[in-house]
Amino acid sequence: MITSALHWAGAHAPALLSLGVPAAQDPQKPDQHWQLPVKASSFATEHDQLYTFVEWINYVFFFGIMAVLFYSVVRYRRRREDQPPASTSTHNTAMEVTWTVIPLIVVMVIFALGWKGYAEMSLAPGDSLQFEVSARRWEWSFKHPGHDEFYTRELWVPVNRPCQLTMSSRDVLHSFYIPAFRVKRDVLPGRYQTLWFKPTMVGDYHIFCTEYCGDQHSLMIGTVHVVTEAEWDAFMSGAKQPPWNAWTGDAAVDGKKFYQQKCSSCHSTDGSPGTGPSFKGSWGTTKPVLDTATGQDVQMAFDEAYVRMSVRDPNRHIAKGDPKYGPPSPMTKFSTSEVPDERIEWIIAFLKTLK
Ligand code: HEC
Ligand SMILES: [Cu+2]
Repeated sequence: MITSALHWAGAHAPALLSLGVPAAQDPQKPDQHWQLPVKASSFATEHDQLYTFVEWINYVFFFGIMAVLFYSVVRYRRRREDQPPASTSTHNTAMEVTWTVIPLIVVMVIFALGWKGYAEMSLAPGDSLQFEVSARRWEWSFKHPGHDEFYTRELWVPVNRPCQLTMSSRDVLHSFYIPAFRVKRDVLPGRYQTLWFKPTMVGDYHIFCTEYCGDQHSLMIGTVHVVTEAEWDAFMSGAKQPPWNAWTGDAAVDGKKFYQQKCSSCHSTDGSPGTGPSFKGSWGTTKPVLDTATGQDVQMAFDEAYVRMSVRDPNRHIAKGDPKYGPPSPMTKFSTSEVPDERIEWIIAFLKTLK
């Protein structure tokens, strides 16, 4: 009863409070809170109820306190210069107990509800599908069940099945966030963090990094695709090619796709500057670099061997004349599980098309 009253109030709040700002309501989900995204996981309803509850506590206390304040200012204002104080009381035990006990009860209710939700979100059901998440600046990569290669920026999950993610970072602290699922967890280097959810609605939803992790942090985004159980089963049985393993067999085409996943956040193909040099027109050129293994200045041709070396051992050669790219290189060393040898060949085929 109390939650339906809060829902009614929440649904009417936009008209009362938004002062004409249109609320982002999903017509399919009339019970969606006016400030929150669609509810696409099993956590969303309870989460939004608690949110609405805290929101209404804010309204009640804010307007209640303001009302008493304004009333007192007017009613007890000093009317004459020589007017004595209206009261000399220094405390009022009954009042102090009241304003201590009521907020205590309120925060304990918030704590209890929050703790219940936290406990549910901490323990994944035993039959959860297992996914691995690898974070690096500035991309999220996902390993899907039955496939041992990471796919970048896109995650596919079935509707109505619990999914558990085991997450780690290759470099700095990131934070994995799917607003439509109401789940968020920090992702740290040298440590595994887990998170689980049960999607309840087929569709595509945003993935964000919510921990500032460097200058292209805002590009550290992705999409979670919630598919029907039938489609998921088809992916698993091989009846349908899973999108996380959909390569065409044409090295240059696949190389472009793989470049977009793994390299495009730092290397452009249109000449625009990024964290790393643009690949535009690089193929076949020669430039002076410092060979850090020998300490010698050498002329490096941008060829197959140089690309392989740049991926496996990015600090071996440092481009001279550009202090921004000096050591230590922000290009992380890619392992063979992240960028298999064969993929480097695809990228090479793609780079050759960029002359
Ligand atoms: C996090 C940013 C980042 C990512 C991601 C990244 N690189 Fe780099 N890359 C760099 C930086 C920075 C340099 C310059 C390093 C230096 O000069 O010491 C560089 C240099 C290179 C070079 C040498 C370029 C030249 O003109 O000398 C190649 C080739 C290269 N990267 C290939 C790749 C490939 C292939 C990928 C994807 C598999 C990739 N990089 C992903 C940052 C990145
Ligand atoms: Cu990040």
